[in-house]
Amino acid sequence: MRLNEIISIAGTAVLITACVTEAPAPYGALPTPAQVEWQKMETNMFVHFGPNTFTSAEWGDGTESADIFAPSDLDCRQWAATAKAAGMKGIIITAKHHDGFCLWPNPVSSHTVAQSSWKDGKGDVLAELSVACREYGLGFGVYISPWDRNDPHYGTPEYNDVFRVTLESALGSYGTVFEQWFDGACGEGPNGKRQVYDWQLFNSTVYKMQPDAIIFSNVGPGCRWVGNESGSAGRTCWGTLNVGDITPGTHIDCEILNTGDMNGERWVAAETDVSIRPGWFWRESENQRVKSLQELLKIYYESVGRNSLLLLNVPADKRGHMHEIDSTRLMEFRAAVDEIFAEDLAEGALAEADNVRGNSWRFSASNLLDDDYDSYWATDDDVLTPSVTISFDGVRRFNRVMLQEYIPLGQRVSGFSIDALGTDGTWQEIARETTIGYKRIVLVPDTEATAVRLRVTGSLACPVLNRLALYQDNVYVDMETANPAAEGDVKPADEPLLADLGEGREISGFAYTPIYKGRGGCIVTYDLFVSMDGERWEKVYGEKMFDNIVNNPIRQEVDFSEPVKARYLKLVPLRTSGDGTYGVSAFESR
Ligand code: FUL
Repeated sequence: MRLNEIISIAGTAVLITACVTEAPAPYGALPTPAQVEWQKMETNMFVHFGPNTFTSAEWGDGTESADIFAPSDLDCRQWAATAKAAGMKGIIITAKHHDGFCLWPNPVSSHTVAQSSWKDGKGDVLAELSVACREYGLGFGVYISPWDRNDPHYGTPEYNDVFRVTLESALGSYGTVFEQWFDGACGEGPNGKRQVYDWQLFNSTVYKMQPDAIIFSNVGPGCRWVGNESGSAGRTCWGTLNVGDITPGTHIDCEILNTGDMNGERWVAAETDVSIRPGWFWRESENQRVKSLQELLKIYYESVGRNSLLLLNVPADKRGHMHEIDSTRLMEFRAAVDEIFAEDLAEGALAEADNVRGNSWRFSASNLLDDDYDSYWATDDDVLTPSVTISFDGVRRFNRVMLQEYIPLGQRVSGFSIDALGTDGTWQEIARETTIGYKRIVLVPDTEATAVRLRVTGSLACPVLNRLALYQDNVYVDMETANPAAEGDVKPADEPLLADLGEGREISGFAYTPIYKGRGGCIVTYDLFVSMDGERWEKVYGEKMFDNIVNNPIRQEVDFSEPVKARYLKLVPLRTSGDGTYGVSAFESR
């Protein structure tokens, strides 16, 4: 006997209808269960730590002595305690940055903690951190840069195998690794050659060692780069992307990474990596430049609130601690987020939709108001633009609307509006947006309403939404001014930048702040000259690079190895980013 026959004997017609309504079929590219769990982590901590922590470089060149790595009091439990208290769900450590130095004793490298005098060569940061993460219930993840400026094999076919063993060693010795972070940078190695990476080998090695790991690269396969290092996912942000045969590290339009592709062929949700400081590594000179609470909240809204995971970098300092300025700011951030999202103001409302799938209670609008992740409101297959209204008993005041799609069935909604029913009895549109995805937090004006209506204005298949919540944020105030633009004068073209100090002075270095417009306008490489009379010039640097400036266009400070006496400085741009439309910005001497 079939199920509906049994029911028709035992029950009413209403029951029969309820039991035979099928859940919506999945639509388009889907996340794996591991990708869904990853996205539910929402905020994770990145920790940049290594030789650069001790040299103040952003990109070490691989010639640093292993002894430079000498944390005076490494305390990974302090990192984990800080991350946990900040509400983070996992920590990703730079196990090997571009300088090639390994924070664990990698058997195929001679540039690791084992070669340093730190802890007599017996130290192992990955061991300490993985244990601390387990103790605090946090996921443990690793950043391992394929670009290696130290390994002598780099730039030869043998390097791919060296890197395979590197992966096996880092991923096979420290328990579960939730995320493998592949940096796309591919520069020259010690022999001046670039490497042709064997991504097929690298990815299969990761999966062999850690079958559920999420592999990050600019194009996945687990999750994708969001296209900038400033902490902002697209206002339209699809979890799907058309990757085609693009391999990690190959250039792909940052705008597309930022927004994803509607109907993209693969599920590769965006991860927003951004540093709490201007640079990725700790340096004393940036202690006073830790991002403000307002900046962190803006980042939160533009990452977690836009269908992306936030990977917030908090670099460890020379002691091997999270610095107190950073951890204090993190606690302020968490307290603010907790306060904003403490009370769902939609609670207790009455939810009514103009269409409910099969009229079944299983898919009713009230599912939007509970916090059971797996219960959702869905419509009939042919209803793509439904609306749902939640009514209050009285007036509610709010300025944030949180929505979630049930992504195990795919991302569907491509347009929606939110209306509020004011105390004067009229409906007013308060937001008009595009995508929702795993989570969308819409910043709406301070609103007083007796009812709120969500109108889906476009959907690729019947909408499947599992949450609608309202919040009042009294902390985050100034959206537009939270991230002040970089200072600096703008020059119209890539002409030399000239500074006249008025008299001969002892100069120990200079700072350069780029102007940044769509990855254009940054000086990437330069020559630097000094002069006493403006006629005879002495070259201080030739073909020097501002490291990572295109991805992270912040003020860069360059310290001379020894002070020079000069009245004039001349910075000659050799290579600039973009198409030259924006020129370059001025620099300061120190
Ligand atoms: C970039 C690197 O080049 C930076 O140094 C940093 O590690 C950032 C997270 O990724 O591609």
